[in-house]
Amino acid sequence: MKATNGIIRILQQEGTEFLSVMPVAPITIAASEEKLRIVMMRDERFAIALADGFSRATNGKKIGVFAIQGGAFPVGTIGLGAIAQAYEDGTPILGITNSVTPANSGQNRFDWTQQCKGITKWTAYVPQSDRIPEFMRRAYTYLRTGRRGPVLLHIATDGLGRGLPDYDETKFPYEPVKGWRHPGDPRDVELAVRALLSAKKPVIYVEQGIVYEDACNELLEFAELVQVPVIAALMAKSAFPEDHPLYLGVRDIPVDHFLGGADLVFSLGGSLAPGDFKHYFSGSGKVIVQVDIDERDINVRYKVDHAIIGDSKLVLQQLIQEVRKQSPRKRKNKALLDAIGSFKDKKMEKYRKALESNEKPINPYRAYWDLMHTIDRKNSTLSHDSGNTRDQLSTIYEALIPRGFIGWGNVSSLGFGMAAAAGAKLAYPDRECLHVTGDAGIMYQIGNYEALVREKIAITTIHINNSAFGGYGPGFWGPGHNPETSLVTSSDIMSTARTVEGLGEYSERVEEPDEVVPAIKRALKVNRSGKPAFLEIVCCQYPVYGAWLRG
Ligand SMILES: Cc1ncc(C[n+]2csc(CCOP(=O)(O)OP(=O)(O)O)c2C)c(N)n1
Ligand SMILES: [Mg+2]
Repeated sequence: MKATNGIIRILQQEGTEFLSVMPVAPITIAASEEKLRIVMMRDERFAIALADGFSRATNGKKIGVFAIQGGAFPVGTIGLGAIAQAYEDGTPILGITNSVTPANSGQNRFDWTQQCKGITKWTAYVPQSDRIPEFMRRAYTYLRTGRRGPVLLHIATDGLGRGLPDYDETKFPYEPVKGWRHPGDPRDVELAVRALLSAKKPVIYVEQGIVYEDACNELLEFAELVQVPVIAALMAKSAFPEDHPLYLGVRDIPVDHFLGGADLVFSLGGSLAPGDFKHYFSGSGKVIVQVDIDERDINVRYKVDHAIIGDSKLVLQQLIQEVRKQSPRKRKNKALLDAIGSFKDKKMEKYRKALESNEKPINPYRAYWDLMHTIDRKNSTLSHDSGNTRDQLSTIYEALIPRGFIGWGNVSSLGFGMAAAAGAKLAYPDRECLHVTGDAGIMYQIGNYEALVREKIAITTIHINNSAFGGYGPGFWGPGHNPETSLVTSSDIMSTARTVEGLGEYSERVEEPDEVVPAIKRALKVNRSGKPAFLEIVCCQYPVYGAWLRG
């Protein structure tokens, strides 16, 4: 068979459900021939981001695969930001593109294979048909083992998949790869537990490895066993049930208090590396314990007192056993739970007026509060966008199931929330999948609403139209600076609901606070009929949210 058909057959053996593209790639003809679904987005960045959203929503249990045009016509480069985002955020996605054929190699200034090395876990050039199983086997090994990240294969064909001789699947058969995990060193586990049990004011700080390593149940058991409060990083939001009495949130008063004052930070499933949307707590006076799968994450920002290198799920199982060994009785701490409760109350008091506001334009917090109480949080996935939607939702939204909320971003690319929701919907067709976006995010997404309609990706979009890049107003860049670039065309003049309606999507514009809930219900009904829905909510600017510690 043709080499490209061989690749598609291997993707199918690996459980690939669709190929995300814009519009063609060397393997798309083969995908049609082999009956693999093709989802065509309207730009390469969203083709890659959709695969990313799919992998995130499933925590890599299903791997998103994209295909873009490369070689001597490397137009897929326009999507490289999406690969960089997947690399920084640690999403396992597989990209298949073409490099130049050996006959044409070394003649162009831009070496696409070389350029992608810095933004992928692995980039490789597949030089011959017989080696296709080897490269695919290695790709899935890296996608399913260790710290996750994007893998990009450049096959030695032209843009139409020509140039490689036929592939013989009987002679060079393929077997799917399971991926491998390892526990921590038992001595490290023992020392970490000893440190935790002797701390006076410990906190557990959770990052995204917990969800990728399927360790949410173990996290819950561990936190309850040791009665230590839990903070989630933005990308780990929803890893821990957010209505739990031990949960402190992502940001704001309870986090400031407990993280700021902690004598031990028990970090699970992450690097503790800096980011604009992360806490930098002061390390002084704090014992740092770090559980992570990648040794390159250890001793980075903080000198680590106790590290355990291993898979979060396996390490948490070890930790639970070790705690039981060192401290047989379950430690209840009512005073701590009361203190957490009162700090949470204080936080919600700050937002109460906004959450229940009847003002026009609508307060965005009112929209989020109504949204939170209308969707089925036991069977939904919500994502945000860059800007206030991230900052406000990560302050007050309470998710109840793992990946009930997809928080993202250090390479925080405007617009990605739509791909997160669409990826979640493709992975879980029976789930309510929604995203909230702002005035900047929507304009990055806009053409891709056509793809939602055509592909029947039945998500709900909520556009918080506050007529501005609300977080970028006067003063944002420091004293004396008054950026003219924060205001965009006002909602008096521009309506995104009308624009999206013109693309063929069900849409509504909401201006009355009391219309938010009925409009969300109508949108979800449209989704149940298999179609996407769009709500433009005319809002005020309200750049108020919890802080990130900068200790
Ligand atoms: C691709 C990209 N460019 C720039 C930024 C920086 N950025 C973050 S938020 C923002 C403005 C967001 O404004 P809007 O979408 O209206 O949201 P609001 O804060 O008003 O709710 C910008 C420019 C980014 N995150 N991603
Ligand atoms: Mg805005």
